[in-house]
Amino acid sequence: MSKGPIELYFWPTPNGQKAAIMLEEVGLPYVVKPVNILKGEQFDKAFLEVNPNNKVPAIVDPDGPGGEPLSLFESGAILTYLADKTGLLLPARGAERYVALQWLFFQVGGVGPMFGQLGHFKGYAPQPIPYAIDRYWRETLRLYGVMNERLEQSEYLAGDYSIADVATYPWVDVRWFHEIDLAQFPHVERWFNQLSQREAVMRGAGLMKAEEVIGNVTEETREIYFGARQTERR
Ligand SMILES: N[C@@H](CCC(=O)N[C@@H](CS)C(=O)NCC(=O)O)C(=O)O
Repeated sequence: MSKGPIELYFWPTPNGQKAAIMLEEVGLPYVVKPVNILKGEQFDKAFLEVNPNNKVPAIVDPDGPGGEPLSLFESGAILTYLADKTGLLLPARGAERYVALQWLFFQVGGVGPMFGQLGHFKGYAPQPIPYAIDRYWRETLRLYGVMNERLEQSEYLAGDYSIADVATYPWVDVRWFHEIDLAQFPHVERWFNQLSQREAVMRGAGLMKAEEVIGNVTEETREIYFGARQTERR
């Protein structure tokens, strides 16, 4: 008997979109629980019980392992869990599983944080700091170069379509904010266009799109994202 849909704690940002795309890809029923991070809802007590790290995405699966509820944060863990639960987008064993996890960790530990820092210094910092912009710009170009080489040899990051592609797509989708010209990375461009045609990717990346705000930071949001709230909430 169904124990109810998975709860997706979500706001339309690249990290949130990874979980939405994955839920669409695997076809499990889910309900969206919006967490308006522009307004500071990531610090609400009820949400901190789901994600003590005060970030989206997070999920609660009422029918987790052993039939018990499972609450999870960190997009990489969420994608791995949903893949294992459904047997989709991550090989169950063998070298292919570790290659897919390798490219997933490349996204979670490299692409997300480095593109994120570039976005921060380009579009959120109160004043331009050329060293910081240059540092993360180069690192972003380097990571695009690594992906481009890989996608020249391989249709998808891990060979077959996998959670590594799901995790990486939303960060390439915001390339305009990082001022990346995909024409310089034609294999990434080919891969991106291919993924953009998937119905599940369109639905996940389009979820609550009208609410999406990237850059254009107000003083209120800057304080919520980077100010004292982040350290004084406990
Ligand atoms: N490592 C985390 C990163 C999540 C993350 O940075 N989420 C951002 C939006 S893209 C957020 O919720 N920020 C709100 C805050 O930091 O208060 C993951 O992969 O899930």
